[in-house]
Amino acid sequence: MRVYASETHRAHFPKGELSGGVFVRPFECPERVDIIRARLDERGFGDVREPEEADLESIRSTTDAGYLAFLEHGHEQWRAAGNEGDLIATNWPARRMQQSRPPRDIDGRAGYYALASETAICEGTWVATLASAACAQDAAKHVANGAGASFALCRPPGHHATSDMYGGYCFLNNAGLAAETLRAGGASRVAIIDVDFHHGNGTQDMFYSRGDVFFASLHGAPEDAFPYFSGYSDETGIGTGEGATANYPMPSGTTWERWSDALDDALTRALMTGADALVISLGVDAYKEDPISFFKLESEDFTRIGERIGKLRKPTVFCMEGGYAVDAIGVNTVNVLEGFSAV
Ligand code: Q9C
Ligand code: ZN
Repeated sequence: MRVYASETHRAHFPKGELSGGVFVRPFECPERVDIIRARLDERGFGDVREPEEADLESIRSTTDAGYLAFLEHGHEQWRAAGNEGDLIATNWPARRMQQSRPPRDIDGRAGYYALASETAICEGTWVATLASAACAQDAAKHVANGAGASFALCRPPGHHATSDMYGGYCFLNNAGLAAETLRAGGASRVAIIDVDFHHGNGTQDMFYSRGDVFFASLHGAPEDAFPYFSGYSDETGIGTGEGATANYPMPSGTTWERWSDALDDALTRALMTGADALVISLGVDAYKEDPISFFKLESEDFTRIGERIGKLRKPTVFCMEGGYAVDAIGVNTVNVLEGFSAV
């Protein structure tokens, strides 16, 4: 299976993440990619490529222009305004305030486009974000051109990003871009299955009113888990997208038995929608040792995830999302790919 990975991810590494009332070293750190790459190497995934330049036209067609300008220039404006550290949002358009007028001042603008404050923007965030998107786009092109599967080792991740919001460590929605690339490459229907521990709110939002892209997410219940304000089971899509979104919120302590029932249901529904191709939002933070999540999957369960996806026999693009138990992230991620390939 071909892998797309970019060295440019290293440019994105803010100094801190606001967590528990203090700044900690970000959970979403560059070593995540190093450890996955080392494991890929160890297990014989030798076809690793640097992506071409991102397809900006495709990005522009699914992303708000003001938001893109903010991603590209926000950090320099923040510095020009006299700030020394990374760009961090601290103000929001809360209930009953104006939701549709991005302020001019960068401090206000950041809050307008942020969905959470844990995610800081540093000087290299934009180039790394583009390179991450390029991995997803090239992996999807490879599959559209006839490959059975491809793995986009995206960093930063993407599934929390909407067309006009960043947060949860995400800036552009890589899986959504992959789905769009597959559609443009001839797939009439695509199914996105999000196995990351967190709800894929950004991906859901992108396709909520569309019937051509089915979206299913397995995640920690919103009452108890980030992103808190989406991912309930009654979120099923709207208009022509009604029924093309499926959410599987699950409680703390969830193990393979319950989790795999949800996966089977999601995969069955993906097949029923007539998907020609799959995109897997591959987070491995459902792992029992993950420091910020509360499911209890074992490393062997990740092999089983890959096997069950492989049984669908569909062209498949894997896009890396979360996973913060850094010691195990390589084994768990590659287990999915190996399970998939073994079917
Ligand atoms: N105290 C992804 O897995 N909340 N994003 C962190 C730490 C944000 C996760 C709380 C979690 C975002 C792609
Ligand atoms: Zn996650």
